[in-house]
Amino acid sequence: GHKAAVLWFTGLSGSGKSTVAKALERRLFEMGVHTFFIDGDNLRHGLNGDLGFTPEDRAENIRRAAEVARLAFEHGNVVLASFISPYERDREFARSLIPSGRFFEVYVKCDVEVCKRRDPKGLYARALRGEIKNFTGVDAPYEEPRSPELVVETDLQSVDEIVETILQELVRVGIV
Ligand code: GGZ
Repeated sequence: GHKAAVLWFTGLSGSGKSTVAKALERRLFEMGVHTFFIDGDNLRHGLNGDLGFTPEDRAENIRRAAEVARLAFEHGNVVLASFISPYERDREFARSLIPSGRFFEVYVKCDVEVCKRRDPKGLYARALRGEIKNFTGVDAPYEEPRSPELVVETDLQSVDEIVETILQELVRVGIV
């Protein structure tokens, strides 16, 4: 069996949060672990479709996401939640809903210049041209996590290496 947990992936747009979380979910699934994946992309289409990217809207986005994560956690899942979540206060709110020892803040670290170069959706280019306002890393802040449970660096390590690192940590602390 396994224990329920919340893995909260935070980092810049294009840092690889959701890529890492989805790859980890595949490995956990193979191990028979019940998982639940949410990210900004899927929540902002439906439940959070009324929200934009002002600090207030991001706070509400993370509040709802954290409540959804809690529900899935209470149903016994290993929750993979992937949101830029640039404000420390909002991440601490998410943490506050989950018992200590079961919440893992995973800082998906990547140099902003590398994110800009990757720019898979062309959003940085649009933000730099001023076509999108309040874009994280361009004209909106990202507050670096000060004491995340895990830091992974997608500009230095492969997705496979990162997945194995996180998995080892989950084994070490007795989640899986
Ligand atoms: C940041 C934005 C913005 C602005 C649209 N700032 O790389 P993506 O495209 O697929 O993921 C980003 C996603 C961020 O949603 P989150 O819910 O994770 O954000 S937060 O936690 O800050 O509430 C990006 C896209 O939405 N996107 N406009 N202005 N990212």
